Amino acid sequence: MNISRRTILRTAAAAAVVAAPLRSAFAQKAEFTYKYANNLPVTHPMNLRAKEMADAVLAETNGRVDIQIFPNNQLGSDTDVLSQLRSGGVEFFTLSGLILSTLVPAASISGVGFAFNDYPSVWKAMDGDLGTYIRAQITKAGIVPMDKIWDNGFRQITSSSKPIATPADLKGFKIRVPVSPLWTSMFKALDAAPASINFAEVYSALQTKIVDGQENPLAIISTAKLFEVQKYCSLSNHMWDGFWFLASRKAWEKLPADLRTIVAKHINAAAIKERDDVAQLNAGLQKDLAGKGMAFNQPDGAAFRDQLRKAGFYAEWKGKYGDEAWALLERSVGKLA
Ligand code: X2X
Repeated sequence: MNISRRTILRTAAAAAVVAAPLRSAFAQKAEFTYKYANNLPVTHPMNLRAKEMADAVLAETNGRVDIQIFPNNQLGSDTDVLSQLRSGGVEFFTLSGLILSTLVPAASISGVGFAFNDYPSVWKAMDGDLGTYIRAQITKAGIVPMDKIWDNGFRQITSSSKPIATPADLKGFKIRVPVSPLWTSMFKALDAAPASINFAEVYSALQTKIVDGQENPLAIISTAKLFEVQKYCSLSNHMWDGFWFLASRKAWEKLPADLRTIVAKHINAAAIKERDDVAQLNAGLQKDLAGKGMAFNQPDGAAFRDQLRKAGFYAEWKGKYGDEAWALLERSVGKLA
């Protein structure tokens, strides 16, 4: 990893995330000091709820388990941290199922374009059979997923050059997508020019116009200040995305069973609270971002979905995931292809 000045500054800021007063209440050094890495700013609900979770774990384990949070890609890009998780350099990591699919192909199925219409169908699937299926695949790859997936949200397209109103507006459009075959495939099917870039580099890629646009939920457009480098926001809701809370198997198995129960309980409870926070935040942010100068439009999702179908996107991915997984998805969302 390249230790830039920015990284050092971010690392310094990370110290602030550690709860000093609570820690000093437990004079002895924790038996298990575990690092939790993520890619989001400290102000995002994921980090706010994770901090409460870490405090609750420290208290309920009487100081035996100390989870230290490293937000904002301080320990490296998602791609880097995924390999650190596998080698045991990082103990906990939240990662989009779509990015995790570079290791566990089935994990991207929840991000199929326009699969989910609303949150009730997301949670029904992800807390139900589809989530169980995906977690089994993750476990087979040697990583331990917690039961409850955290929300990232429904994704919207932003641009520095023009609003995206119809599929034709995406033709040749240089858009950053996360590092994931599903994302690239979807935007290629929409005739755009997707570039795979880790989130750690997104702000600067937009600022220097390496790409004209990107897509993310409003909570991220706001907390990562992407509105500073993007003018238009098209409410495409083109996919839902969530973060699996992952543990390194070695580190997880080192914890005695009673401590594992406490840690999992608090992580899953925090996920449920974070889901509410993100849904509320996303619902109220349009006004706020408009006040900061973003211009909003509401494209017709059906036109984009039709184009994906015509391009053979659904048929291709049904073939990749296989009939069993596809049937689990369609049981929650209805016929897709
Ligand atoms: O990389 C992104 O765009 C982000 C922050 O939404 C994910 O983690 C997938």
